[in-house]
Amino acid sequence: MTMESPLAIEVVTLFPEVVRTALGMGVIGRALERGLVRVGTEDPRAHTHDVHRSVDDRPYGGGPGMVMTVEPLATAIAAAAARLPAGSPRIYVSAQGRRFDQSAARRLAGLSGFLLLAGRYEGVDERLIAESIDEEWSIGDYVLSGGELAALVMIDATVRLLPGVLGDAESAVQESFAAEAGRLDWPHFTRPEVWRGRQVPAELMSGDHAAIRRWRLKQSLGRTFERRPDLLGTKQLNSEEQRLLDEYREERKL
Ligand code: 9WO
Repeated sequence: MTMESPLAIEVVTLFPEVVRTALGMGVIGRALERGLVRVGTEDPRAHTHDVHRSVDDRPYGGGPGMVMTVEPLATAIAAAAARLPAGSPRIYVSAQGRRFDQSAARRLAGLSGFLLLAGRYEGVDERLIAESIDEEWSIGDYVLSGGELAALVMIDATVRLLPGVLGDAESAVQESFAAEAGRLDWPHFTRPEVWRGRQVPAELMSGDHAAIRRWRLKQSLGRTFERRPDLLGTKQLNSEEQRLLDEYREERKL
């Protein structure tokens, strides 16, 4: 049996233990055990030479906080990049980056490797970005204490798309299709059939697979219209989708 070479990911972080621990659980942990992906870490502190092992310094121009200095970061990035296939993009996760979404995850899953730099303090010296970074990505418009959680989000979204990572039961195909099409998920139900007087929708109990598919599509479109109309904005609906959305709006007087 030939084995595809695993996706290679490197994370440059002052908290390698946080990253490794978080990736040990669940679906991603299993993918690591099964050799479908490998994640390495590189700690800039290991690339310092002074007694205090300092990785930060005061900002030129003044002001509060500290900035990550260039040299330990540059050598840490080079050490991590040397373990990756040639051409692997070096990505800085930062609030100033392009918004990371399902199609960005899809692209990363198609690469042979990539590097993520997680910043701390007030960020990294801009010259490090110019010299050692190829792309900058954000997971959303909020400030975090560091890039580690954002890097973990990107790794999770990416790794679950790799062939063989999800079982048939949890298959990402429908979900990622919906996410890429700009649709919200439909509502889910399990036993009991009645809970605190709340019934499971009759369509889901009907055993009529065509009716179930239509109900789910209608809910997906309807909820997207109600909660995230921006996602529907540019999409052209086919005639069935348009009819189902019209029905949903009619039923709820929207
Ligand atoms: C934003 C900002 C806006 C006005 C003034 C100061 C500001 N600092 C920041 C900021 O993002 N600081 C970073 C916080 C510095 C490096 C560590 N932090 C962080 C946030 N790392 N990564 C994120 C992040 C957020 C969303 N998506 C990816 C990464």
